[in-house]
Amino acid sequence: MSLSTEVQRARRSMVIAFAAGGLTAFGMLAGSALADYSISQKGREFHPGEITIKRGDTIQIVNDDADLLHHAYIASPKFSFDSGDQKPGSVTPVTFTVAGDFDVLCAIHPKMKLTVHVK
Ligand SMILES: [Cu+2]
Repeated sequence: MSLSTEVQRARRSMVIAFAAGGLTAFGMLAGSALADYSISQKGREFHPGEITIKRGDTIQIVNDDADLLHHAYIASPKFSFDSGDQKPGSVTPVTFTVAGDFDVLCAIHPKMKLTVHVK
């Protein structure tokens, strides 16, 4: 095998490695781009506490409280949602497919409230 073949082979495997790395980065970007808005639950409060979005938009609810469970839900005749228990660090996406005003509440902390206006 000639030296130039060796070099070409090494180059080719580097290109493949770069391409794979690029795809992984793209996949992560695509994953985070699925949500149009991000809502924090830090300090047992939704931040922001009110948001206006378009129908079809996705918000992600992030439990960034270090050691608390949250449990977001919507109980509306038009649209319902239940996150189940949200562990610290978890991210829960919700896509609003229906126009209207919705209260997102927390089953664990009754004072937590997020109002979502869907146009
Ligand atoms: Cu909570």
